[in-house]
Amino acid sequence: MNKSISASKSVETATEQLGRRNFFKKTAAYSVSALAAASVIAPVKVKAEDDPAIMEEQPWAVKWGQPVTYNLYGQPSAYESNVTRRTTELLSSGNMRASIAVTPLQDLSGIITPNGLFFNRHHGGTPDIDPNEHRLMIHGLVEKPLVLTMDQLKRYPNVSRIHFIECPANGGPEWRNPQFPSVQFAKGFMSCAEWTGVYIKDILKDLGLKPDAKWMLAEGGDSSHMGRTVPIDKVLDDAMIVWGQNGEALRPEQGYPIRLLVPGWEGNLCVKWLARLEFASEPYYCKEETAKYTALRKDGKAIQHFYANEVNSVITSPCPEKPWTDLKKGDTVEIEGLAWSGMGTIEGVDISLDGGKNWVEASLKGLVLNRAWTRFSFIHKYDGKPLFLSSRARDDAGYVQPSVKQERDAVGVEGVYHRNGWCSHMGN
Ligand SMILES: Nc1nc2c(c(=O)[nH]1)N[C@H]1C(S)=C(S)[C@@H](COP(=O)(O)O)O[C@H]1N2
Ligand SMILES: [Mo]
Repeated sequence: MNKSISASKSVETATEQLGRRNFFKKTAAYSVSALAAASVIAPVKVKAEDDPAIMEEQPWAVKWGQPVTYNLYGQPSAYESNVTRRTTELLSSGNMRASIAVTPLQDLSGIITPNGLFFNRHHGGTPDIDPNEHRLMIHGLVEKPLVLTMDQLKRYPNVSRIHFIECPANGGPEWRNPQFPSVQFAKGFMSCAEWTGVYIKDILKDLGLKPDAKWMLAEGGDSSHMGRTVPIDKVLDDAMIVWGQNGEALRPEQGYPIRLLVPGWEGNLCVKWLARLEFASEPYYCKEETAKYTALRKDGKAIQHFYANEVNSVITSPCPEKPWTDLKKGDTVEIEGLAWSGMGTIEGVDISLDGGKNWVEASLKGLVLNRAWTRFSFIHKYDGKPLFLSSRARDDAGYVQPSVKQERDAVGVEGVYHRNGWCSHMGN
């Protein structure tokens, strides 16, 4: 390691550097905890003189860095290379073209999922679509059916909205028991982004919806041609066709050049690579799909089909990927997580430290938005006892997360979809 100050450095920088060294010499055994007595930083004793990271020039500080022409489309630091989507054959029967890669919730901050980490679920692989050759056909029960190029579509005045997309199978593998020592696999079938596009109700002002139109079929232009029907009330409320994802074009995995966004409802309705919208008086009927998306109750009767993802929450710190291994009695720690509801806005989140016996109110931090992830936080002074953490969210539609036990009693354990019960990290 080259520890000398390089010749290219200005005199000022060299002087500052000396001043910094002297400061640390004077304060000798400097302790972070002493400076941050009232904060939540776990105490770390640092003797500055013995720490080369403080006292010596690092190799990156004594030579030129990369020019602006390097990496013209930016990438995360190489030191973050383990922060990726992940998948397992257990979720796909081995066919990675009809599979899912899940979001690393444990590595995210705030409520926005970076585009490269947005979960990715498809049934026929990610197509490589030339936007100049892609068309959107809108027809059926409209006065003026039409076909739009991408340029024509983007002439509609656009809106940007922050919403999560959640596969209704999120958490589904754990109906019976915990399966994954991983928050990424247990709850990462979802992500949240800022989407830009146009409300379908605004396009319909031009096209003229006929009064007997009760359903909208959306069909994808990928090899799976995935089709889903959406009730007209939801279409006219907040359904969008989007082309922007966190400030740039949709990623190919998210449906480039356009996808349907049905805020808060089952992710499968958000048809990617959107090619066709057809308005009809009857729902597009496919027996197999209807059966697939209907959960059975204990008595064997089917639960009626439902669309919205119910109020839910997950603790992301601590988590199996990032456990608190060096926690000591008296340490102050921040318990953090995400809450969301497909029916409205998160009103509050309770935390239990003892597996659901007692509850305390967490605080909501940052933006609290309709049908978006909401980050919650609870500052805890650790008392040395084992922590059995649970979170329980409630929304402004009046729903409170049930316990896993309540949910199992109502639905049984054979479900796959819409699992939103809370449990402690011990899985009960
Ligand atoms: N055309 C098309 N759209 C699709 C799918 C698909 O396979 N093809 N998968 C759906 C499913 S099941 C989900 S959960 C969401 C996932 O969106 P994402 O991959 O952007 O996370 O897309 C939906 N839209
Ligand atoms: Mo899904």
